[in-house]
Amino acid sequence: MTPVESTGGSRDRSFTAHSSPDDVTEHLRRVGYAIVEGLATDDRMDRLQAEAAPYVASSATGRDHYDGRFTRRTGALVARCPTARELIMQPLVVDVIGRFLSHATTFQLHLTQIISIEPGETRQKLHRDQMAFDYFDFPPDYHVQCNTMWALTDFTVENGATHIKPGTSAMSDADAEAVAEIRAEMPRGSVLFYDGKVLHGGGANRSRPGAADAVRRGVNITYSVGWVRQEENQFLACPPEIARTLDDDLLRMMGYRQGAFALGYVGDQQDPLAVLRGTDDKVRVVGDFADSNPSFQTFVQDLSTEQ
Ligand SMILES: O=C(O)CCC(=O)C(=O)O
Repeated sequence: MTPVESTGGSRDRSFTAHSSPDDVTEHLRRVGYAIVEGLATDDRMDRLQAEAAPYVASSATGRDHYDGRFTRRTGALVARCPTARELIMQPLVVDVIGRFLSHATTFQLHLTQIISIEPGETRQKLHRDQMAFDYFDFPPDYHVQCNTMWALTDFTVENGATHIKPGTSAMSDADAEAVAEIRAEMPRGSVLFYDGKVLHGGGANRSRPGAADAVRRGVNITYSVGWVRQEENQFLACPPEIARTLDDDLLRMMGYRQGAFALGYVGDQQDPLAVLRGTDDKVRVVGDFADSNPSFQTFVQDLSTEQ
């Protein structure tokens, strides 16, 4: 197979904050990633950096070469960093992810993690993020997750910009060997979208310690369909006393909702958000899913014939 892009070459195009979500999603579907530049202001990134700084400083480096011996991973961003909540719910991001995962009844927040790659780090093994689901062999056209990586610093070849093999989402590992990589170089405030199937990995950091942007910091915020277990446990990472101060849309995104028919209820079929708020609303019944899912429509028709 001929490499689709030259090794270490740059990405074919990028989008802006004014690009249409349709165009971004189309590119993401076609090559497995898309970059939108300038989606967060410096002010927003400054705030996030300041909020995260004490937690990043106390995060340990990784315990193996996959996590990265010179990489710090800092999670629980909903609880720790109010500005991360703005990134999670950024309208263009939610729109693109919603389109990309529209085959499922709902989608949800999967994890939040600042990935700080420090000088001396070696490159991460290329992987597909959906391996987290116990290596379940999802069909090539079934996307179980979609990810974002916000650039909290500039992403450069030198400081560890993410490696991506474009177009490998539906390819076997063997076929993907011939595909050349690109690097997700992007200025601070940009966001990289990538699906759960595309081969990618963090880059080596060859920066001079102490140089500007010597540490590459990315804010990894990922989303999954609503019927799978979340990678980061949102109900414990964000304690109820903080969760109660958040708005309903963010809470639903964190998983305080029915993920699909029958998933996520509390006690006597109560809605999780209602339980958090101290009210008694019930989750929806099977017939309520008929409009959004033809299989439930059929199921409910059979149900009424039997009665
Ligand atoms: O930091 C990056 O650029 C990618 C990290 C990644 O893919 C991972 O840790 O799973």
